[in-house]
Amino acid sequence: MSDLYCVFGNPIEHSKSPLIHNEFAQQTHQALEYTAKLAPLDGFADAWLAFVEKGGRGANVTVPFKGEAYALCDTLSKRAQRAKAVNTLTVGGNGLIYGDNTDGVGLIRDLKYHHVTLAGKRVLVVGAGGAVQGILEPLLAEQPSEVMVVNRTPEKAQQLAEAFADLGELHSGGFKAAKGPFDLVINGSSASLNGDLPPLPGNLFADGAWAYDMMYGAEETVFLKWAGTHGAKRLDGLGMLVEQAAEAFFLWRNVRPDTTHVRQTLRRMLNAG
Ligand code: SKM
Repeated sequence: MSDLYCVFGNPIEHSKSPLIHNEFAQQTHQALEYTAKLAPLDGFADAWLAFVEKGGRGANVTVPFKGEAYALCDTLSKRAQRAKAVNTLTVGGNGLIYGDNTDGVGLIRDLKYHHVTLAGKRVLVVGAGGAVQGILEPLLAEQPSEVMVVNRTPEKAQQLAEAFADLGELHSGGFKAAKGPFDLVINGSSASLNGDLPPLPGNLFADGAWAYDMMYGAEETVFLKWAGTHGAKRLDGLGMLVEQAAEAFFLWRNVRPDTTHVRQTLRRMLNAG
């Protein structure tokens, strides 16, 4: 019998995780089945327990349940503790629940895949919500010269900057406090979801700078379109999605899948609509 895995979210129909993990399984000859599960907004913990009772071995967790997933774990990785958010749950041999967060590693691996280096670079992070919480530790580990976090509510950015201040040169402020030039600007705000652009100053980008949107879609996001008009090179979050999945797959199966083919398949599917 195949081992059971799934992704929980609400909504969840859009999720590409089943496609990604089932391709990883085929490629690495692992007998597993990975599905998408819609959990009720007030019923994530029950949905997870029911899944474990049916033999579920692990799950990814997406919006809006990463905080609840964090709360139900028996043990946590260091990066999940820092992020206070869990996107990968594993049932241990002893029945204990282990929580990890693979989003930040996914981002860093995607940047490396595209030969974007961070050491000694100035990085601007836009947004201070759950998505950003998960990326700050791995980002700072790459030793950029500075990371600045800006947010509509500057106090939220400041709280984050304080929580991670021991890990590197970290500053915070409101959108207008972002003073370029930056070598990399990462959009982790949910503004793109509604087609809104965070009100950022126009002169943010250094020569040859990159703009990275943690979102992805069939069409380029408003943030990336805007970055393009300011001469930045652009990446969306599809590669990050694939890489965070590869890290979760490794945690569960102890095998590292090759991500190139699934990246290409997903991009083709997105472009085809
Ligand atoms: O962190 C990931 C999660 O593991 C899976 C996912 C999805 O299926 O759309 C998105 C991200 O939140």
